Amino acid sequence: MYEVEADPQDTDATQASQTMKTTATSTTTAAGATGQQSKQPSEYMRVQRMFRQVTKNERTGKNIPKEKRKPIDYSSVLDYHNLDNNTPENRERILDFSGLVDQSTATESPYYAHPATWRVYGLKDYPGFYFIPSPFSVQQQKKWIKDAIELYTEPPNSTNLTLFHGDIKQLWRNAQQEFSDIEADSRGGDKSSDTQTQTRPLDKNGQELPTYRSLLDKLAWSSLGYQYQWTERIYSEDYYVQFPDDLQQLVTHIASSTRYTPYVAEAATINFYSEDSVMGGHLDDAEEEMEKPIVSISFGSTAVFLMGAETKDVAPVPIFIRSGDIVIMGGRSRYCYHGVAKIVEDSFDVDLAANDTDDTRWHIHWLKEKNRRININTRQVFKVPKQGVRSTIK
Ligand SMILES: O=C(O)CCC(=O)C(=O)O
Repeated sequence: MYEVEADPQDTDATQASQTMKTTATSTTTAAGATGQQSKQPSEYMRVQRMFRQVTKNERTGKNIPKEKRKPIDYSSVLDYHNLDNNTPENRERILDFSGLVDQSTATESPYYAHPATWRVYGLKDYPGFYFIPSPFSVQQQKKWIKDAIELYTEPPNSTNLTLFHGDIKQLWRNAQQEFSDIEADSRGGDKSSDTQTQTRPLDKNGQELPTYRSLLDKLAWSSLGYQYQWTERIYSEDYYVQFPDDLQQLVTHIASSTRYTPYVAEAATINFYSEDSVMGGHLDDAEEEMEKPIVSISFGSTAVFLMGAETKDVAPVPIFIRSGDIVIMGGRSRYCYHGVAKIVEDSFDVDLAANDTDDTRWHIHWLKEKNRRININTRQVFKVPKQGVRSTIK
């Protein structure tokens, strides 16, 4: 998983997700690393670059203000939400499989809208790939957002921060306390603790931990179930953390709606994107079971997802993924390159942002301030699911 082609043109240091993905399996183009003759970019990279926005002045290195950046042309992006608003080429690609949704097991659920309301689309030339426009109410989206930020980042689940600092308990709760302290401070009110002057807890290296909110800013991924070992590129049976029951129920239902039954989610990666993140084109091939799909659910800002082919010599199809949308990558697509070329500017979901007065107020605030996006993608790892038979933890 996560073999990415580094883009020599990408000099921005802000490509957090891509940097994160390359640390484990560093693959660089000749020009990128050594300054040798630049080679032709792949077709995949050519399309990825169409969504690259120059955010820094190349001469001065200074940030270009948002309103002065060259706008990106999104007209080639396939949009399952506005079927009539697609190029003729993309309109041809969109297949309607809504009749596929299994109504026999359809029941009310607190986790998603009634399946009678679901639409299921396919993509021409990609049998086994499905797209379900958000089947969640705003409240249901907020439930998954809260779980992703609060629960799925909690040890013993590992995150990219664990690699540097060791386990960080209650990352979200502590960061939220810092946010509200700062708010109270700016109003001249009382706060429960002084986050700036308080002695910092120590990390696994005996170093003081940075503030929780700055740690949160660096959060790029977390793992559920079998914890993926990024360096060895394997799922180790020795590192299993109980998979959340409600997420299991959700993805099992999604899988059965697209005729992938049985499906047992044994591992998940949660990706945290911010406005400048890019995820390079990669294959997910570390799972023993490749006949079961990756179920990928996203919340927050809109992404341009690239659905590529078995090689990077073929141009990928760019697709909008909005808050609540689900992508089921099975069949051919399970063996194809894919990634996220762009988080669309100022695209944070307006319904999520409205009335943020409940207990997810800070979660939404944190997501919206940097046009963030959360992606939860689940996998069945083993052909005969083990589901953590040895459910011991680090
Ligand atoms: O964020 C997404 O939509 C794609 C995530 C992905 O490709 C991955 O984690 O392998």
